[in-house]
Amino acid sequence: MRKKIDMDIIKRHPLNPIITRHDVPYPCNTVFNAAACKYNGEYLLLLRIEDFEGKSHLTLARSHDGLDFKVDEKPWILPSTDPYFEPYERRGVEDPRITPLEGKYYITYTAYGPYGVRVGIGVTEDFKKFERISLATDVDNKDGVLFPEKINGKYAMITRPAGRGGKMNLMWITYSPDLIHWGESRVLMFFSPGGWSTFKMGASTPPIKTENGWLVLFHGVRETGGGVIYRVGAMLLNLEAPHIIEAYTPFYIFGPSEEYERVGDVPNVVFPCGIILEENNELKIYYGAADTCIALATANLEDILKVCYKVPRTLKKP
Ligand code: BMA
Repeated sequence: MRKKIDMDIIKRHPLNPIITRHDVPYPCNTVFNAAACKYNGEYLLLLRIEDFEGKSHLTLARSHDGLDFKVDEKPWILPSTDPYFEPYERRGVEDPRITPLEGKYYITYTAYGPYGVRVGIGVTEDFKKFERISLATDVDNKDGVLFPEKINGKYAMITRPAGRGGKMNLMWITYSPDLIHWGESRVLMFFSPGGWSTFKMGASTPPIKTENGWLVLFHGVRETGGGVIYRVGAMLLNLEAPHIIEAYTPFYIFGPSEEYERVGDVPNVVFPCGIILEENNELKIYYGAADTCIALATANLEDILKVCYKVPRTLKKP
């Protein structure tokens, strides 16, 4: 049998896709790009669900084993009607990430409106009440992932500003005393030398603390004659100074190959937003496939750390 093209570090669950629109109790176009966490002994996914107008909202799904999820009857986070947030979320709330921090659960999401995209931040303590805190970025800056601890007394977040009128894609890191006012920003990663992520790039999963640094999965996009391909790499950021990349994969470690990743509303997309580290060092990675359904993959933490060091760091800041 031929060897699979994919690197074998991240393994797909054989029952993939684990959630499709047929699992949603109300009619919708697609369900994809879900945030994940454990809460009260349960696995929670916060699903991005797109309606028939092309507008997204966020709905919770619950599971006892991280595989078999029951989707809530009703949406949880809809585009805001509050006059401050409303103009910037009018076209939807997308791509959530959950970061447990100081005993609460912070949710970052893409606020999508007629003026462009911004990073929205809100908080919950019980997954019932959701309170918006801020729109943390100005325009055309999304993929916000919040660190699960303050760093040097400040909240830290990775975002992806469009750069040079949308012509340059890179990740930045930014800090805040209160999750409202952000600054001291600097470039984190410029596109990787390999070419697989030269079109777009952004943080995918909220940072996980390891002895070697903050582990962050990121997505890289290649533009081809046949459209775009969304794939995944990994990076390790210095624990005290996370703008310093200690190690990273200049190659992708996970990319679309299965039919449910290749075929859908947006073909050739794997887009993780959720990650859970289990006690046995297994990482559960929840990803949107082809902007149409949700899939699960697992990896061993040590394997991911090892692969980050496979090629010595060559990254230069622009
Ligand atoms: C990105 C985001 C993701 C989506 C991806 C592929 O820009 O909008 O939500 O999965 O494009 O369409």
